[in-house]
Amino acid sequence: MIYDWIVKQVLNGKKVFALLLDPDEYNDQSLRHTLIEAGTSETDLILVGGSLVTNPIAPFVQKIKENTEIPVLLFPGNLLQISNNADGILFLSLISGRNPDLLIGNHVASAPMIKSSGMEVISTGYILVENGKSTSVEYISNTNPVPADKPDIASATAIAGEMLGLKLIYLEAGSGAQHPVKTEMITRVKKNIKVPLVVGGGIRNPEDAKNILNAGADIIVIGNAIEKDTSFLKKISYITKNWGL
Ligand code: 1GP
Repeated sequence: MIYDWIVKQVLNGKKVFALLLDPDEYNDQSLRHTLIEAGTSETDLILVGGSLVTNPIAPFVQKIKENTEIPVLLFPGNLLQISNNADGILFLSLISGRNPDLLIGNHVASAPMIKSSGMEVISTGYILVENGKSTSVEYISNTNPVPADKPDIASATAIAGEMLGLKLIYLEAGSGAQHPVKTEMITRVKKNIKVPLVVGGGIRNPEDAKNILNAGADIIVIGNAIEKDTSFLKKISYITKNWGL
């Protein structure tokens, strides 16, 4: 099970690197190239999704599965981004927002189909954090992010998510964020929860990645920066694998 593996990594003091693939940003050639790089750099996980995806998910997941053994988790921005051929799904509840569809409505609509697919389901408390500019996820989800300088609000939200039984907490600055989530917020959240902590959005250089891991992130997610330069994959993988050594 992917979740058990993640927990084991965290217990062993190891960090996890997840590559985010947005189906709209890859063609067959760039996808194959990126997956080869991901394989050689021992990328841990692949997430598939985005706030707004116009290409069909299932054939994209299929192509990934044909080209790599790396586990694939759906990271759905909406109901159209659910397919039954991934290894698992981050069953996201947008707990920083007050949009009922994204807190529980879409979950009710998709739960029977997901259950019958047999995919591993990882319930995830998704916390959107302000990053200096408005992001697609903020607009599309029609929710307000947690203010960047309010670690206490992020922490209270994460604690509530954990108390509700969510198995991961994801601090999200938004894809292409101007600034990643601040380290003070990451540290505060990490101190107050036991479940693994995912951090993503706007991580563009090795320094950002190191700071975020040092602050307490267990899993870092990178999409944009790798779309622009696949060699970033190797650097991030190296940092994640060698963290703490
Ligand atoms: C977005 O956290 C992810 O959901 C990744 O963000 O594309 O900015 O790396 P980037």
